[in-house]
Amino acid sequence: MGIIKDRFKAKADEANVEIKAILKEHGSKKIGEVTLAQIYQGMRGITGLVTETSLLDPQEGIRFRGYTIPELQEKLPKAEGGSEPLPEGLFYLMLIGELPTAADVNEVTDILQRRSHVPNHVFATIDALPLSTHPMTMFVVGIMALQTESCFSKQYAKGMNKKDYWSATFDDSMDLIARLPRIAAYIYRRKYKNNEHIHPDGLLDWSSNLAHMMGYDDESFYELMRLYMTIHADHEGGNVSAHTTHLVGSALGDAYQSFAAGMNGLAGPLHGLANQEVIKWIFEMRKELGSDNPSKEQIVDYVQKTLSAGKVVPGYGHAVLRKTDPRFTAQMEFGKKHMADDPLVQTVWNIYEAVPPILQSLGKIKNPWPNVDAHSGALLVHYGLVEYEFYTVLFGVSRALGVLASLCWDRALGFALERPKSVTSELVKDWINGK
Ligand code: AMX
Repeated sequence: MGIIKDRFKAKADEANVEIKAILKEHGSKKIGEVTLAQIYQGMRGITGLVTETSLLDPQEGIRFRGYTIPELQEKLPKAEGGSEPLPEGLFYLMLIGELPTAADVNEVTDILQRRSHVPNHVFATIDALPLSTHPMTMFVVGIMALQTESCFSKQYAKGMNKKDYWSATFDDSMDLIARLPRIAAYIYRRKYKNNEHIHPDGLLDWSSNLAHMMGYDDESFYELMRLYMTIHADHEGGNVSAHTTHLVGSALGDAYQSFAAGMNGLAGPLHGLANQEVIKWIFEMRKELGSDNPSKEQIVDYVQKTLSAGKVVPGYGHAVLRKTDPRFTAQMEFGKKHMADDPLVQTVWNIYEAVPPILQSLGKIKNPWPNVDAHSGALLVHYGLVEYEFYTVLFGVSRALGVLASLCWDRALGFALERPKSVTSELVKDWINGK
């Protein structure tokens, strides 16, 4: 781990010098204005955070350190015989800011293998929950049980120097990322596969080891996991899971506490839980229509019904994006390559044709196009992973790569406690009345 950690430190030292100089010379530069509507409506469009790992363009979608998803698919190292990027490479890119070589990616894989041991009390803690518990709750409880292992918390209690925060956060982040596949797979096998567990395979990469421990040993499923873990990893800093992780970390919560908080955010249906909601919604539609292959007209009627019931169409819309999410497109391409005849995948594509004009016609929805969650479940179902309540856990394992790389940067750049100002509506009325 030494080499990557040293490289990170060198990059962070450079960035610190640069940011200090920028702030000294331009610290008072105005970068925007805030309207009343924005503070009442979820702070959309207010630039208020620095996140180094990725940047979201409303038209183009996500870029990780400047690279789009198709560019990553081309440039990041692949597994032998595979054509999807290894997410270990994306993690390296987000952390170091440069494309990794194949050797760099191997080193990340090795580090994650070496640090993947999960202590028994974590499994015992998960086992204490009723089997009916939602997998995301089990996941968060498992992460919190693992917090006993935090280097940051132990060193802070001993009186750590501020200058060393980054190092303990780096170690915790690596450990946590290494251990998440085991925890996720444990939850899956406990809840859905009769509590029969599968040992990790020390020769596999991070994503295929997760697939293997869940019981999916198929080269094309491994490829799906590599793609899935890459595209869900990061979506700049303001989304609920990234922002929450950053916020909790700003109070010097360790990586376990910060990430668990972020995962509670991901578990909301307007954010990461949307991936389970999409498949649930499609399964309900199929059941109601008595058909596994609903026509476009039937889909249109079902969408209208969903909207009339005062519900959202899951998988559509976005707070920042204004075009089809390139993460949706990447999954559609995967579907065309590996399972073009699958009726569920075809239904997802028919929904893609049917939904946007309907949402657009309502006039109030800023983005009628699909997001990442509109497609992911159908690909998983194709391989037999039908237990949709588990899907957000997979999203969460991937999201660790981005938010924990960011947390390392937060501590390395010495970012401050986050504490924006809030006001009451009484004060707002006073402002309006010029008091
Ligand atoms: N179906 C129905 N109504 C929708 C809608 C959808 N898919 N998307 C937005 N709307 C509605 C909003 O609820 C809001 O209605 P209101 O004025 O009556 O409250 C109105 O359109 C305006 O919303 P917006 O400005 O376009 O979106 P937003 O920034 O407030 O919300 C999001 C964004 C994602 C929460 C919203 O589009 C939504 O609820 N989508 C469905 C859930 C979903 O797919 N979430 C996953 C997002 C990606 C992710 O984080 N994983």
